[in-house]
Amino acid sequence: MFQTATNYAQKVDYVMLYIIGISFILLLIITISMIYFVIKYNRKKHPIASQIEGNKTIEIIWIVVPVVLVLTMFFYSYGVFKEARIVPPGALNVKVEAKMWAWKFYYENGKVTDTLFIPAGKPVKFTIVATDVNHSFYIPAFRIKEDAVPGRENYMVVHPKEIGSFDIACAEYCGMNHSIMYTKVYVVPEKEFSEWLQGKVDENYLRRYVASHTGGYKDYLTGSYAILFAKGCVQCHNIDNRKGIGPSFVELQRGFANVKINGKDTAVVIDKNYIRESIINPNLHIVKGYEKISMPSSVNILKEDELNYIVDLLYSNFVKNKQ
Ligand code: HEC
Ligand SMILES: [Cu+2]
Repeated sequence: MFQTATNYAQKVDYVMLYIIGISFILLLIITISMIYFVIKYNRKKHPIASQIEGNKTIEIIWIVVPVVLVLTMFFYSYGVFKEARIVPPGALNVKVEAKMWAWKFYYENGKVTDTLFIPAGKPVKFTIVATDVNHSFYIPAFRIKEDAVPGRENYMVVHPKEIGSFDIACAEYCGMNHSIMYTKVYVVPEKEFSEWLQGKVDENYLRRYVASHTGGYKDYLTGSYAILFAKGCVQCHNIDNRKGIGPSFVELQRGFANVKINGKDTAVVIDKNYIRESIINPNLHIVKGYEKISMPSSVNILKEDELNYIVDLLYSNFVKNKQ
């Protein structure tokens, strides 16, 4: 129902459910007995009130029962809260800086970004600071919210488990543009994350990775598009309909390709053969509007059966899906 992108998000929801559940039952009991007493001890039926001196049993019950209930709420939620507070060894450190009206993220190796990138399956410790006024670092899908206060360092630990992009909001009114103080967190596999951290791929690669990949980490390794990731095709071709260095694979559904062959504009039918030629002999026909950057590595990196698989994959998933 709600996105739960950390390993304790679900537990936080259960705590909420527990507390709301108990509150709701108490609300029912109290409301029903109130109505019952209003009717039963109506002034018309009992014109003269009788005095009650007290009742030890009832007093003990209404002290002990709420105390026990509140204590179960406390210990139940404390058990979950601890997970966001105990920093496991080997956690990745990211400094979160809030200021009017933007976020900045500082990584251990000195990288700085406006959008947050973190690896899935690894604990991350956010050190949260503010440079001007009070803000609050809020990621609903992670179920974390922690104030960013000038002159003070707060922290929060998350264990992201799901590949995806999620909203980051400021949850503390901080002036004029508080309402647009949004950014995103991209959770990517550890491999992609460290490649990015080392400068081998750029932010857009991670964004594309997440955009074209919705099924979670497992799908990345086993899903049908995995090979396009493994062979690096997605560095230039998106699986959704955004343009990259090359045309998005979705564009294959146009059926015909306007290409230049030997410098002459020609329209050719997009069939398996066209796809195969585009991959193994990219300079044969250049798609109009794109550079003649060939895909130099394709021939070397694809074995014959991989090539066949990719041709079938692109043909059946994209070309036939004519809208
Ligand atoms: C370095 C960037 C780059 C990489 C990596 C790359 N391509 Fe391309 N690709 C392009 C460009 C640019 C074009 C368009 C120009 C052309 O036709 O040569 C293109 C064209 C294509 C086309 C024709 C698209 C159309 O809409 O007509 C196909 C199919 C294709 N590539 C498949 C692949 C596959 C499969 C891989 C991975 C094995 C791959 N590409 C890797 C840059 C790349
Ligand atoms: Cu703010």
